[in-house]
Amino acid sequence: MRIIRYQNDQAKPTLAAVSDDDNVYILPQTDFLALVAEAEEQGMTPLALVKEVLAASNPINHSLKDLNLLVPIEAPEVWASGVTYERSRNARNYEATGGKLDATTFYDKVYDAVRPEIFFKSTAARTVGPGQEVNLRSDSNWQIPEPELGLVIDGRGNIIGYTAGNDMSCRDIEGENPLYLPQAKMWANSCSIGPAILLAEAVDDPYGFTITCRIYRNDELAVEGHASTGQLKRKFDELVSFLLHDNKIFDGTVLLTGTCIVPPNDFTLLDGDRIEIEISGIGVLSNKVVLPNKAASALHK
Ligand code: DO4
Ligand code: MG
Repeated sequence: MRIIRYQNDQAKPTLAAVSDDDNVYILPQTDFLALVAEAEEQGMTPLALVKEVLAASNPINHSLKDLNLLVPIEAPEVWASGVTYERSRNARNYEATGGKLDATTFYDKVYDAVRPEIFFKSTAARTVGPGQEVNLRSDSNWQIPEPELGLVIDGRGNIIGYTAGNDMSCRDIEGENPLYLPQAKMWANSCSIGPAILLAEAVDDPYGFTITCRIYRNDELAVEGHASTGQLKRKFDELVSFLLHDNKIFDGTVLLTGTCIVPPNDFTLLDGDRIEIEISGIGVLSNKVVLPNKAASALHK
């Protein structure tokens, strides 16, 4: 069972459940956290509460693909894990050493260490949802999407849902100096999540998700990659426990779990590209790429 938000005909944000056969049912709660809180108050799971609503209502007439989807949760904070897949470790080594394929660096150390890499990625104001634009930085010439499974957690660290996320990244800025990581990762519209939250209870095996990334240029497929969360080096609970360590975490925080799909080394995103990130059972997160500050970009080259 997936939870979405969409803008109804009166432009009002509306919470809804999407059944496995893609029927859409309006939920009475204002947002995903209200649904989780109400289920807890009633001593039920969110899935049981949603099933009760579905049993007593009819699906709406619109089909899912015609809805104006919104970000499924206005996550107060988005955090991210890095170098959790071998593919990411190799890509980071490549950019940090100017292209030496067999180089070893501190990225190898973090891949093998007990403590994972966890970094602050975004706030609700910098995060976009399905169909919205993700931005390019004007001072980078090597930018890629990072398609990642996102864990939706509550303040105690319980995983309450799964979503898809894009950790937009600048390979040249991070490769120049690891201390530039926040600039390589954080700017306006550098993170997107959605299109839905898959309720955690509805997932038998979170290490069985398939992740696909497609990048379209001039409406033609330019890059495609596939991965599985089964390739993850770490466990999701392990990542969450490091995030919570001596920290204050808010209900509805999203923790991105790292990328296992990296476009070819000679690829960089361009203004007008479109990124699709598809995760099995969650859906397709589609975002157009925009370079807002074109004049500054021309100066940089
Ligand atoms: O060390 C940089 C971050 C890597 C990352 O974001 C990832 O592996 O997904
Ligand atoms: Mg990442």
